[in-house]
Amino acid sequence: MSVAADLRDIAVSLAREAGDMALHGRKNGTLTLHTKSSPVDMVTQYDKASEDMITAGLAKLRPHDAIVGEEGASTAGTSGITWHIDPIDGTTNFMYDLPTWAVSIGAVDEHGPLAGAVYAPALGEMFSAARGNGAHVNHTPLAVRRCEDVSQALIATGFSYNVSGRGPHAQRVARMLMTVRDVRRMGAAAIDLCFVAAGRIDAYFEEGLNSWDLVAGQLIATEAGAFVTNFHGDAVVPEQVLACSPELHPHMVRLIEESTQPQT
Ligand code: LIP
Repeated sequence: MSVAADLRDIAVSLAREAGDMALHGRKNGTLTLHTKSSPVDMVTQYDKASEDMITAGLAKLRPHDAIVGEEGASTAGTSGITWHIDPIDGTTNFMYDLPTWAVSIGAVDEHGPLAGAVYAPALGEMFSAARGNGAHVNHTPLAVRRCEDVSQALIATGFSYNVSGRGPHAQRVARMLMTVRDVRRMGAAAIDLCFVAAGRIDAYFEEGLNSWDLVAGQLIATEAGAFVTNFHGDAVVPEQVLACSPELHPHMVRLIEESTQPQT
């Protein structure tokens, strides 16, 4: 088996273990809630427990790899591989017992995302990919929906936890609503990227993510045939993410640009 497939299998197994623990805890225990970057940015004891479980697993299986995690994990490595972990992506959904949250684990080498898993326990779905080996949900291969026309496109987006900074993006999305089929806000970036991969939405775009929201979902979407770029069609960065089919991509770049223009 290739290194990429090996790392994917590690991501799948650790995501399943952590996700099942968090789901079981959420259904059977009491939630302890704290705020982080803003009064609406929540963290629960399961975010921390999930990250601890994943980092302990990686320390055992991949002791020479670097780790970056949303809840503070930060380990230097010597192998050239870095793991980006979101122990619960969509913590607000998790808190409200909405099913669209996931454990996201992605590995990057010097060429970019190499392997990843996005596990949504409440949906019973394990999305995974290894570079050059395609993307799957459970054991079914994934492929993007071949939509070419923005007026027929179902678009997903997300909003920052910094409520006072939401205005410009809200205005952009409001303008887009006049052009596209409709807009969705799922609440977990990793799931949005996997839903592009699965053809459940036609495009996803968002600003202000972090690497742990992006890496695994980016690979899954790319392996399913999506273009994943910044809003201008250049190399994707967590600060600016657009994912959609190659056919839709130039139209989405134009639509984002037009919707971002100041209104006269
Ligand atoms: C969240 C994302 C969500 C985005 C939020 C936040 P968290 O991740 O996945 O889609 O809009 O700003 O980053 O914090 O729940 O892991």
